[in-house]
Amino acid sequence: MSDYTADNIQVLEGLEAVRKRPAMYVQGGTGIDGYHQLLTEIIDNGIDECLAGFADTVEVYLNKDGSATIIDNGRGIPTGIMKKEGKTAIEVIFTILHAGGKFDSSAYKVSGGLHGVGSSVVNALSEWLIVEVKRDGKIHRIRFDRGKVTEPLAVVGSYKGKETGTKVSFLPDNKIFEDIETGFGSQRIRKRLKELAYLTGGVKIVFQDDRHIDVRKEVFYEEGGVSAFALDLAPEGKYLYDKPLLLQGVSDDVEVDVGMMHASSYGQTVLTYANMITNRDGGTHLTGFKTAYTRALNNYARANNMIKKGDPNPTGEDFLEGISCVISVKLGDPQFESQAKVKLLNKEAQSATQSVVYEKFTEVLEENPKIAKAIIEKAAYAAKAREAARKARELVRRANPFDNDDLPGKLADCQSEDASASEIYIVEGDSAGGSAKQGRERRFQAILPLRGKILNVEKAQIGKILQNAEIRSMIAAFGAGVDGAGDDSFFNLENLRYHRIIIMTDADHDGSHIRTLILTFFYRFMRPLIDEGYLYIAQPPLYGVKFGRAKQLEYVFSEQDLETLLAANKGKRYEVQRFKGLGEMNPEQLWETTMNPETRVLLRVTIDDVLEANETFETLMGPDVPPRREFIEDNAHLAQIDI
Ligand code: 0RA
Repeated sequence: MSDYTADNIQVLEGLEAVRKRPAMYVQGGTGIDGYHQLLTEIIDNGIDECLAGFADTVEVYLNKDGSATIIDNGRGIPTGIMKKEGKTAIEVIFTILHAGGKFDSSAYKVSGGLHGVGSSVVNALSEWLIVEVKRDGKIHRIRFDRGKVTEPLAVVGSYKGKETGTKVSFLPDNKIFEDIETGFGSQRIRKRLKELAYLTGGVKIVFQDDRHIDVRKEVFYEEGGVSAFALDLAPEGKYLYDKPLLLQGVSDDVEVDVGMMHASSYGQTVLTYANMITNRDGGTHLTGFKTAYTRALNNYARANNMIKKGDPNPTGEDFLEGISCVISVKLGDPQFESQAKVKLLNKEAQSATQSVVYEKFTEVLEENPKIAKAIIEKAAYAAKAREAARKARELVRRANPFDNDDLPGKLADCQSEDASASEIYIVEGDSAGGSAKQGRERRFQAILPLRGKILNVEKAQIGKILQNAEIRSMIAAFGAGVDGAGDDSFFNLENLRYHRIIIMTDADHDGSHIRTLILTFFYRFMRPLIDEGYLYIAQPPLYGVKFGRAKQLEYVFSEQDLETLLAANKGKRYEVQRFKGLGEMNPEQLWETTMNPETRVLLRVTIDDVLEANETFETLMGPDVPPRREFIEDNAHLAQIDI
């Protein structure tokens, strides 16, 4: 880095072009993403100075006037005159497009930025931009307005001491970013700075939003780097070992850093970064990681006889169950599949990641047999579960001539494969479905959200009925087929995947209508469910009542119970919350009131109920319109209890 002189900087293009067509130079264009990209660029320059080993702190301030200030304690941008251009280096950097030279060479620039055009683009798109450099005991300052120098570089002060650094302040130009009203988003910036703290592993990043009344200085500093990141991503609960693992190395000029933590749960989170830019779709680094990770574990398992004879071999996915992992590579000239940089393409990133991960992970496994054993045993178990699930699905397919689909995508299945211990909630709507998925006990509770009204089977032809997506997903999820749908149709209770099928709809008129439609369907096509007593209706509360200063809500399931409860607590202050729909309850409330087997109330649907209701079904749902209107008119006041 010492041969870094002003002469090395190449000059390619002017800034007018940038102001004319900002979207060509800024990823995210002139919207809120592009607006933040300006800040990202300046921050990245400071981070690069840290990664090059010349600075250890970057400070970010959001100022009252909407501008931002970024300070690093690096070498300070050079202030000398460049012979070729006859301008100061700092001016060249901020006014000439592609002013790169070594500024964006592989050795120096790693954090990505705006395709390396960086600082000059930010300057071009700022109403004003001021740079202050501390070097050699002097403070140098230059000001630009809309990309043009308005106050030439001058020494504006001096200081004692050895410190150096760069301070850049700028205000994005509202003539360019016309629709931006709220300015920088502190939450978004905070998230990026935290991410940078993890990815740099040791750079101190300070953030202060001076636009707010209660100004607070935040410091992001993550000495543990990507391993601390992996731990942060891991779900709360049990882990297979104590401390996150860190695999690091350089190969082929690519720096590879991998952090990981294995939880005993089932999901996986793998984040990939190239030059600190997140790559949503992974790419070559991810491929290299997976190959090496799987190979290291397989080799270890084989060498130590850890997979029993006759057991299925774990796949890569089995080994990844429960993992939280961050893969970060730094390389010169990163190539991405698209402008959005969602996928890394460089082949050398694949070979480098593969060789570093294989070597370092094998070392970890050999030095920590307990860790190796825990990861491999979990994967072996996952492989068995996968195999069992496959066999079960095949059975289901054979039992069900109408359905060649796998389990429906929106089904959140339970872990248990024992039907007598398993329940499925048929839930009205995606939002309630979401709460139910979060609130459930996934070991034995499955959730199938249905979208709005299901088909009225009383009115439709059999062909239509079996094509209906909601109906198909129920058939597929239950796995036992359908009855009464043609000669070769049959319903086989033995294949049923759940012995409690629970209809959970809102406690309102629509909800009861949907419930009626579902019941009609079961009654016509899956009657054994009702005969066997496998069908239930959930009872969500109508109200939550809070007395005095109590924190706990008391749940009430009918109008009458509400009156009784209020009467019993006469004189106390109370607040009543009416739950208009299941979607209004948070996952905990839904669990507590409607799903927890310890506390919930389920109504079992009996065939007598249904036979009695059958009249009603026909009347309400059948193709005959006149009696239907009559019924509704007669029973309008009973709308809440019409099943
Ligand atoms: C080129 C050369 C030198 C420093 C920098 C660029 C530099 C750029 C930025 C941008 C933000 N902060 C920065 N800090 C440093 C070093 C020249 C030398 O001292 O030899």
